[in-house]
Amino acid sequence: MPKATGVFTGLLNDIALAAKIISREVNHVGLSEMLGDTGEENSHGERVQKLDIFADDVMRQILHHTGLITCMASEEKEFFWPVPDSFPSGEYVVIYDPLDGSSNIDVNVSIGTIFSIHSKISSSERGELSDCLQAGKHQVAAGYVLYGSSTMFVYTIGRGVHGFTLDPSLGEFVLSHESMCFPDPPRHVYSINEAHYNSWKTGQQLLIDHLKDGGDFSSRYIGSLVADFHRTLLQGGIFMYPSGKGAPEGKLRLLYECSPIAMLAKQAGGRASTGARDVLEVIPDSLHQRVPLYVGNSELVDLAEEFLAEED
Ligand code: P6P
Repeated sequence: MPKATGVFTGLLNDIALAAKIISREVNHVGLSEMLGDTGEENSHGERVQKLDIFADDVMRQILHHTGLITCMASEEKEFFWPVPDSFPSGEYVVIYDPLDGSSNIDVNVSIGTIFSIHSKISSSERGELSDCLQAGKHQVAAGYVLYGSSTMFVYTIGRGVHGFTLDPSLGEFVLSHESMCFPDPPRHVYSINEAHYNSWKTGQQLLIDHLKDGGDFSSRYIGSLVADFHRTLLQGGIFMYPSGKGAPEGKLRLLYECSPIAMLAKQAGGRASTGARDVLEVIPDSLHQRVPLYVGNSELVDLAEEFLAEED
């Protein structure tokens, strides 16, 4: 049975503990005070859900005193933060989206936590912004937690992708999906929000027209990145969040959405592109930088790049 070896064991176990705590809250949100939003907006102008704050607090509080972390960054916080002086500083950087897709909470649609782990590269004791702004190819680990019909923990440390399912009767994640790979040949499924069709570049429109003309594609779109990616990983296909008018770099954030998803995709035998280049090669210039995302079976990501290149 594959398991995190050596240094990552403690860190991944801590993230798994945070996932269990968040899962418990997600699974009875309708019966608690956690439903709805806080009435505030985050730095991206998005309404903050109560559960966003809870999940963000849990991730920080579980991790920052472990002595494994030098600094952290979150979708919910405008700036990165070094581990407090009261705690020992460690060798790893954890960047995360505590609850991606949180607008789906109130309608009981699957949501997720996404995390990216880098090694510290700066010389300062408690981490610097440069420790966060590393290309995805330098990640040492990446993964997500899917709060769906069951809670799953899916991660890679560069030795394949492995999925664990939470057994509530044990309170433990149990290996259920060993060595996850995109099926080949893939199911012909494309996943995109077609409401934005008129805002896309011509090449993107022609790509979707082509997939429809083929007559053998289905369209599936949940509107929650972790759920849409998880389905794509298990069944095959391609997930796309392209750029468009009003969103020149797309909507999804590089550091805590696209880069970890891209590492998982590569480890599962597929790939992730911005439409022009491999996501893992993009060198971030800011914490909340956005990039377009095309991820799934390599042949379908290649096809997307061909259509987008024709236009250029
Ligand atoms: P749209 C959720 O808000 C999210 O960040 C991702 O989880 C999801 O893939 C995307 O936005 C959905 O965006 O524009 O289709 O609602």
